[in-house]
Amino acid sequence: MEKRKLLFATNNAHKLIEAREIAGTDYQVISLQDVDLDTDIPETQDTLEGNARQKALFIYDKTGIDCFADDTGLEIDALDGRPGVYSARYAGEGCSYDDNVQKILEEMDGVENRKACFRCVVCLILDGEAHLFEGRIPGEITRGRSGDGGFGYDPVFLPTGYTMTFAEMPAHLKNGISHRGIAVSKMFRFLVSV
Ligand code: ITT
Repeated sequence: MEKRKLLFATNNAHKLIEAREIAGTDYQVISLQDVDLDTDIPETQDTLEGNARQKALFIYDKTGIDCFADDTGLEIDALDGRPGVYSARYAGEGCSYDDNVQKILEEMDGVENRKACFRCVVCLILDGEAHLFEGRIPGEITRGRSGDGGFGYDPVFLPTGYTMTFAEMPAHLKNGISHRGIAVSKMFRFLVSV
């Protein structure tokens, strides 16, 4: 039987790889490239929910194809929830993942309370209607970088109950427990139930 296809409204290649692994065998996650769409996606809202909805609706309006988007934030207790919805450009416009990590490590220098949480909100547009799914994983911010895997803040995020940062874990382990793993799996469970 041919796999059902679902378009992922993202320009982040790492997210795409992870979603493809999380999707398993029932669904084929296709990219904007697969539908010949080369566009920036606006994310101007001040919540993860608002941005996920904005990104998914933007691509749905352009393509008319059922699709989903993900907006993710790292919420650090001692920084009052920052970088949160501003995780992508925390160190400034055009910054790299490493710039963001550096800024976090500097802000957390000498801070005892290292508690943090990754939160991911997925918005699925199905026949024009929006459905939201959330995944979160608690952990702590390490005092230095560890690991070469993953992306973004993974080298400094140690999930609760584990001895490896997300960047030290094999991809299947991160995807099995992560914020994105939880939110995207919820979406696929919903899709097979409708
Ligand atoms: P799209 O909007 O095109 O999907 P983006 O990178 O802009 O891609 P977000 O707005 O959700 O995505 O950005 C969240 C930022 O948080 C992202 O750029 C990374 O720096 C970080 N991030 C997201 N998911 C992560 C993960 O699983 N592990 C580590 N860092 C992550």
